[in-house]
Amino acid sequence: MSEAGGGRGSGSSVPQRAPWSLVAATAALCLVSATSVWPVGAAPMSREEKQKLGNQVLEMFDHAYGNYMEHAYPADELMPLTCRGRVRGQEPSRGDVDDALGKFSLTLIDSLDTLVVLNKTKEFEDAVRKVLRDVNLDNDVVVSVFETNIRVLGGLLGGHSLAIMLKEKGEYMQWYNDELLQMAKQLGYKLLPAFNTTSGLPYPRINLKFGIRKPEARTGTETDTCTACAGTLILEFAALSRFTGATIFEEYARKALDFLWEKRQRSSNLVGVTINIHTGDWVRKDSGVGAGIDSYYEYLLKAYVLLGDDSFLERFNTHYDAIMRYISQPPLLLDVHIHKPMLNARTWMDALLAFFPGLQVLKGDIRPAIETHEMLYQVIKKHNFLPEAFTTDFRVHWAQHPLRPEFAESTYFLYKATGDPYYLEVGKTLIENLNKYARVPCGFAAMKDVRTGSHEDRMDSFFLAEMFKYLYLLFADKEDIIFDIEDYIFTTEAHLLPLWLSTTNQRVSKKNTTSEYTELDDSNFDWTCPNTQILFPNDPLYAQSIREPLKNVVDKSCPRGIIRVREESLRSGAKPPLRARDFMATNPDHLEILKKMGAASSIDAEDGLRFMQEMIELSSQQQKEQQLPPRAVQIVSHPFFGRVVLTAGPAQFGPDLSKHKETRGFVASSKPYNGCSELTNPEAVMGKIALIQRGQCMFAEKARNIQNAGAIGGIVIDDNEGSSSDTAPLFQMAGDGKDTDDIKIPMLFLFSKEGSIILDAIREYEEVEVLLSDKAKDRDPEMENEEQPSSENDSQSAEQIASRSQEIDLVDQESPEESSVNSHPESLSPVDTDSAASVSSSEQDSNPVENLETTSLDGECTDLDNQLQEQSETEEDSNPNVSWGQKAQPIDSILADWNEDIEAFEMMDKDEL
Ligand code: DMJ
Repeated sequence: MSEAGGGRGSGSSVPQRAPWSLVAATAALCLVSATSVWPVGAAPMSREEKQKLGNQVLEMFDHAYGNYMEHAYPADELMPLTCRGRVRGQEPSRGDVDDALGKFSLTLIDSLDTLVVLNKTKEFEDAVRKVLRDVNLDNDVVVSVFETNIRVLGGLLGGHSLAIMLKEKGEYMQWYNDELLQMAKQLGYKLLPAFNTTSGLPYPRINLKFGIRKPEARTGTETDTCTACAGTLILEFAALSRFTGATIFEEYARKALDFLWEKRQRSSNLVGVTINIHTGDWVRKDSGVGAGIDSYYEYLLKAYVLLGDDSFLERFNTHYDAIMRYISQPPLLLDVHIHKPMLNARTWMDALLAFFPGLQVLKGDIRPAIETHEMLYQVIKKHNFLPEAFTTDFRVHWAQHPLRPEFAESTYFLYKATGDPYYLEVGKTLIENLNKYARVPCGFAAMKDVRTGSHEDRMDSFFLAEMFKYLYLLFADKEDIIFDIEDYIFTTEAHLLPLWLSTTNQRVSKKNTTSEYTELDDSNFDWTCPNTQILFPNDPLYAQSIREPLKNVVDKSCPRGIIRVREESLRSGAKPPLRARDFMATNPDHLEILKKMGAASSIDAEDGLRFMQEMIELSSQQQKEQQLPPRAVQIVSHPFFGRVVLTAGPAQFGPDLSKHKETRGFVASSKPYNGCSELTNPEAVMGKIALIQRGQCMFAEKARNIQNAGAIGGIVIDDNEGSSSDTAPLFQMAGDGKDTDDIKIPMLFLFSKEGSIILDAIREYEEVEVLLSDKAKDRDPEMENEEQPSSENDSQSAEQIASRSQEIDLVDQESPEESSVNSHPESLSPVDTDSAASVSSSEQDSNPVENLETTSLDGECTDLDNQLQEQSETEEDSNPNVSWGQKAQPIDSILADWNEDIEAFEMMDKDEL
């Protein structure tokens, strides 16, 4: 502890900036004047409009942060649907995601420097006091070293950096005496035992109280870690060393980076996704710029900017050259194998790679940044958010979206680099989509499925740490921020570290390894900021001219589309290699090619390997294509008006909701509730959507019984108390093995928690109308105007119902004997929640993939274009952008509406939640 406060950068006074920091500051943002004259292209945005959007961001932050503080703090995160805190151990485990939660008020710490950026200095002061008063870092809980570093250590250091800046200014934080830095140092020491490996790569997890490998630690047996996990420490650890003078942190982080550099695949200069922390062997040899690797590259370049150490730049440039050679296929970024870098390892991309255009701005390579960003924006326009993964032909691969900030980050940096107002319009769309689709009365909820618009009870801390910073900064002018943002660098979690650290406490010995760096083309170094020559072409329409050819890249894409055909094949005029999707066992030419694969040359062997991989992928994809995507049950009647969207399992029988449009009707419980015999209350369910309990007979039998009673649809509710789509895999209801063509009504399945929300609503309002559909539709503003809530209590109860997850007593419920809990004779099959085959049924039916020509090299799709056109028209029919009655609800009215919700919510008795 003695070093704390001893270094030049420690203490409460901000050192003068070193000359280097001026260069670094420029490099860190690669700025170009955003106020240049703009002749044509996207219209400039007025100052008033920018301010309005900035204010909207502030209001949204207040909604997210206010609800966290009111309903969740001191828990790590807010659960925005049930409006309570997520406390590890008290909720069903979500696996690795929970490793970010260390019972250290994660969201508060992650939000600290956002408060200052958003000009909420008073709130920052309060928040720092709360952290110092309430946060305990000595919990017996196993956490991720990576997440704890970027979110908690980074959060404390970002908070410290801005606390000393404010103190220096003389108005706020006058009492502050490096307390956050002391906490950061305490946490730093808690993380150090993780580095006790021969390689110097850290264990992926550590127990905050007991460290590693002791029996009570319950961790330390892992052998593998991800490259980003081991390679994303240097900014926080070096800052900690330089702030405090304790060099050990920077030394450990450097050693881990040195080891990763040593282990790079020497011929491709790429790194794999996971590595054995003891042997240094690559465990997963696929390589991209997204999940598992992303911030390793980011930290090499930013370490150069922050620490001024050329070796980091040389390493970054070596990797960057490899990325651009093998992974970048503009506008795509596709994973490859480190040993066979001409081989694609996947046919899909993950959402984390959306940070890469921002990093390319920092590198000074604007063109591919513009291209990839544009492609991502088009995917977003199609699904409202960037799905966790999407295929090369831009279909949803993993449908979740946990409100990730990477795309907003890249949008901000591209705006700074180009000054093109187009990027302001992009930011505006992001804001609108967040308010329209993710905002709930108690915060912002992650999307469980971007196709259905259903929510997950989750608001990750990075949403506050990153999203609001980048969105606010996008619309802010210099005078809107109380300090000079260009004096700081953003960590991967968007925490701010001052650039003056580059000249402070430089006592760590640097490895002198310049000779080992690959000889690179000089152009790699030309691109490095600040090279205004290449970075800022004297054409204000530069960005637009790059986007133009990509205008319809997503809509016009060809299924299984843009995949590399190697340059050498093209040059030699050789036929493109046989792809698995084209293979026909009856084609003698194909059989001949197959025979040759692996025999003649390394190129043929490579083709053979790829062919095998594609065959495996294709067959698993085809299997998954038999599965149906999840569906949505949306409560549309007063006072819900479509705000509550429940994830539902589809049925393999009855009409296809995506084709036959939605079914809308009031709900009624059937008698008997299990629906296993002729209904005794046909008058009650006639013309309505019947609610039936799962169990005791086949799903198809239930469907027939309610259909015979005149129901227009059915919702089967799980009888396993407490089950929820948050914790159990969704499934589709299979038929009974017989012909089910006689079933003409749609049927959906809800787990118990989701079902109880409808049952609660019936108890409260009697008349409850729902919409059964393939994805949520916008709320109907007309309906809201017509049917005002009869009392304030109504909207209060609605929010309570939407928010709570308690068990319910069903009106008219049968005796427990009648509904045997575990008697499930129905047949089930999993719902396709995470596959490339998560296509709408119209896609499945026409199955364009198998019958069509693949992409020609110039990108023409011939007859495929027409089919895609039809497909996108079908999709538009059910696109959530198309609201009921074709009316868009103005954002102000949504905001006003939510404000009412917040007020109602605030009045609620906490105990009822
Ligand atoms: C953040 O926690 C960090 O940006 C990290 O590097 C990866 N992405 C998440 C948010 O998506």
